[in-house]
Amino acid sequence: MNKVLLFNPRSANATFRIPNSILNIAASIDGCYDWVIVDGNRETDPQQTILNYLASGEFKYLGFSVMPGPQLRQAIPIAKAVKQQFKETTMIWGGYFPSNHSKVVLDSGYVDFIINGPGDHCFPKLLDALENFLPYEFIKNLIYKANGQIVKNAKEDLIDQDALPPLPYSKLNRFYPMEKYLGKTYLGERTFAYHSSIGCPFTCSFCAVVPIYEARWKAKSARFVYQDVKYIKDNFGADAIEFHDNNFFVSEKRAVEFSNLVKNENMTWWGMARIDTMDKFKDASLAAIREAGCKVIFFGAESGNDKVLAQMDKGGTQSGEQIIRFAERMKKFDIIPEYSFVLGTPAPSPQQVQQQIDFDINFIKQVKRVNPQTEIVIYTYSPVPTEGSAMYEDVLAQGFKFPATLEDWISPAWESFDLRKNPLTPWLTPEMIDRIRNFETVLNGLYPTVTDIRMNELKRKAIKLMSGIRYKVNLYNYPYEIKLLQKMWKYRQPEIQGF
Ligand code: B12
Ligand code: SF4
Repeated sequence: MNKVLLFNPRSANATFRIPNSILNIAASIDGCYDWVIVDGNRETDPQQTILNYLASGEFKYLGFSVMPGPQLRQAIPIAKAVKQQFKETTMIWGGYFPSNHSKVVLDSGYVDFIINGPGDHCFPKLLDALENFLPYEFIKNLIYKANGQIVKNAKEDLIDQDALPPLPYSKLNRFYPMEKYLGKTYLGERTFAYHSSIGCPFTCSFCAVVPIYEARWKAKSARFVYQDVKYIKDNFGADAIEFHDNNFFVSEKRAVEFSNLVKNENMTWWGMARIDTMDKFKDASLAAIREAGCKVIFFGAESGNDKVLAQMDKGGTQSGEQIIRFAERMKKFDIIPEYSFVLGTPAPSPQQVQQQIDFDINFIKQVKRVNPQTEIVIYTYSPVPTEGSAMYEDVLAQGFKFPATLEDWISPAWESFDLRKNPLTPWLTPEMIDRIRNFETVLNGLYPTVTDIRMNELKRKAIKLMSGIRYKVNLYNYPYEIKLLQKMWKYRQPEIQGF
């Protein structure tokens, strides 16, 4: 039987997270197909490693996991090189990028199949079909080309997450010692990445999760998650967890049940949530969550402007007033809220775009006033193809276009789009982008992120002093002195480096 090579292109320069996307895929075929993992984060020359495996003649199937942004920088040239040298291989891409941009990926000519969303069933079924020359036309979540046309098969219902096979951590450990996947972060000495649910029940119009999961969410049960956490703690010595779920706290019942189970394990943890959902949690639940070790929660605040929140389809129940009140409420529980904002959304006139930006800059300052501990992450709105959403229609109407070829995605301009820094959207002028980025520099100067563990007290004091006056008098232009210090001290940017 042909073997399978699974590749996680480089996604980070430090703090290597466990490659959960391909590890789930490895689990889906474990025991049925022989597989190897190549983790671009842990290899100096992943292309050579891949070519060496292929030269053995044993590997026919290559699975790449691809997020937008820097992962594409390795995925594209390596896929090309593989297809040139080993034409008979079958190239299968999965993950957020190919799921949301299937046409450009298949048009490249070197990707044969795309797994649209969860691959746990689709991937083994595709391999079985290809190995046995069976039809794959009815395999759910599959996208491919037939007679030059793109064919998108039906989507599968979300799978019962407790029924998934266990992740093959021990086998991963043989390729890459687990040690390095348990990095030191602000949460703990040995931080582990875990994914306990898929999808999200909401339909925010700027979010890449929506076109794939279409407002569906499925979670592992609290007991199951606890058992995994305990296994990871006992076997690999983890003392902290990053929950990578898009929305960990959808269910108050599950969050509290998990908290009660984990509270005596002395774990520190972090997860992502919605403000309007968690604002409905009882005080006793928030207290139980904190008591169980949850130190920071990431929230998509997005904007303090109720009109913009409506335009973003933020569920209809989140408001500027609530965002502020909730930041205040979190103080009582000693949980640090990490608020992410999306600035630079479209508006009918340039003046209105500018007003929206200025409104949110002032709003962020208000949040900081009520709870200075709030961590702020600022993104610039980068459209995702959420077809049918009013905001995406507006984006297209204003002349925005995604790149026409796969290679274009790795041009510096589009990489910057992926990192949500400079999104190339026609309604944002360079001055507006500067305004956002300069405010961010000054804000980060006055309030350096707690997630940067290399920044000592002295450095924090120095940069705060420098930024304080600018912040007070709203003077954000040309903050070169702050940028210089951030560059010298390699200031950590959660908005680029992830969380
Ligand atoms: C962990 C993570 C990272 C890690 C890197 C992980 C890695 N691979 O090494 C870090 C922190 C470095 C990171 C960085 C970034 N990330 Co990131 N990241 C995630 C996160 C939170 C979890 C991914 C994960 O492990 N999921 C768990 C697995 C089980 O789910 P999955 O990936 O969906 O995999 C399933 C399917 O997609 C499919 N599948 C996936 N890969 C493959 C491969 C094959 C062969 C097959 C068959 C199937 C398959 O099957 C899997 C099992 O069902 C996701 C959000 C999320 N919750 O998924 C964002 C996410 C993917 N990241 C995102 C982004 C934008 C980024 C950044 C570009 C920007 C940023 N500010 O975060 C940066 C830069 C990346 C870079 N440097 O390349 C976005 C993508 C948005 C989009 N427009 O598509 C997401 C969706 C977050 C979000 N909601 O905005 N990220
Ligand atoms: S709540 Fe978060 S994950 Fe869910 S759709 Fe909105 S932005 Fe995306």
